[in-house]
Amino acid sequence: MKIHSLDVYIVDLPTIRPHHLAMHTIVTQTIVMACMKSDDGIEGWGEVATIGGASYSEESPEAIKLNIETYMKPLIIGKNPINFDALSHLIGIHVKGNYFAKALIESAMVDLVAKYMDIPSYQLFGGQCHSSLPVAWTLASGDTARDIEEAQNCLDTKRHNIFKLKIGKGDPKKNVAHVIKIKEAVGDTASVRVDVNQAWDEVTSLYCIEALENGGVDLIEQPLVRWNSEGMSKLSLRFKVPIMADESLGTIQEAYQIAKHRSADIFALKVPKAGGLTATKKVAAIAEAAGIPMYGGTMIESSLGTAICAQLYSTIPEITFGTELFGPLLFKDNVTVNQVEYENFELKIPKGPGFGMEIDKEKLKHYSREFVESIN
Ligand code: MUC
Ligand code: MG
Repeated sequence: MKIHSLDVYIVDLPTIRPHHLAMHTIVTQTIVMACMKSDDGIEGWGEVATIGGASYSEESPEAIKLNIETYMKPLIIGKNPINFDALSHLIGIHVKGNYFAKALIESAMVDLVAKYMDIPSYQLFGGQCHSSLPVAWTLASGDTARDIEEAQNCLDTKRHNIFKLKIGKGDPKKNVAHVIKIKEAVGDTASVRVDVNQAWDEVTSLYCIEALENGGVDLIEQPLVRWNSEGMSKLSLRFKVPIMADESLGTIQEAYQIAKHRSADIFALKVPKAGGLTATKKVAAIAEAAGIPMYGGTMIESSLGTAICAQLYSTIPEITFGTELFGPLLFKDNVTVNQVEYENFELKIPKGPGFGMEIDKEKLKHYSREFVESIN
């Protein structure tokens, strides 16, 4: 089997409500999809999502598409995708950084190979440890009453009992009060966690985390700017409430440094941050070796990207803090024929073959930025 073609699509999906983060408000979420075809006609599909152009990470959707088409695609056309790890290594020799782009290519290769073998993709990563995983919902409407109503609805419908609040934007004290009101409203029926998205300095973190800890919040995600590993170590040592690394944790080298200096109590895994599924498994191995529990993060992917992350996370025993793979639920519409399923506060891991998602080509044509003749 040989890689015959690789096409990359930028796809804009409208959300059901504005989603406020420290660096950006999402009303349309942009994902990048890749279709890899083999010479015998099998299609492998991959996806990565970005948040707010280049405002969350260095890689914008446009850069991902351009760098794949210009620098990565020529390296792998005509090669056998069964050797996907070797091909990723080859790309790594010629292309620095660009982890989201690398993750996108690898996911398309993995989907293609698993479909060729007629197995779910997770079997290429050691097989399943979990057939379903807990899934958090992010309350990010920016309005306390609306967030409480949303949380109550999620609890009543047994969709989510873990809530993450994005509190990096605006006055820290007001944001802390907002979180505590929500925790008071849901009480012990739910776990309430916060994501600061790097917005606080150490002084602000000290009084805010103390108040959140006293208010019953269960987890503090990325309070400090991603390069302040010394500050993250101090906070992790000082507070009982666990501190989680998100933006500061990407590559396996970063994972090693965080583990070595205890710059976090929990790792937020994300397939694109690490540069792919194989790299994410390596990050997980570092966490395992260091005794650091894990969380299955999201960049707010559609059904396909969610299936990719879910299948990989399902192979990791120590996903102790669950996942936040809620992406498809935030979108008004999706680009797959079948959808990922949520039941009893958990996400069911899609079974395959490949990542188990069938692409809806008409929807893809509708939401992709360019009308693409080659989608057929
Ligand atoms: C982030 O920083 O974790 C994940 C969930 C969400 O609401 O935002 C993203 C990004
Ligand atoms: Mg985060």
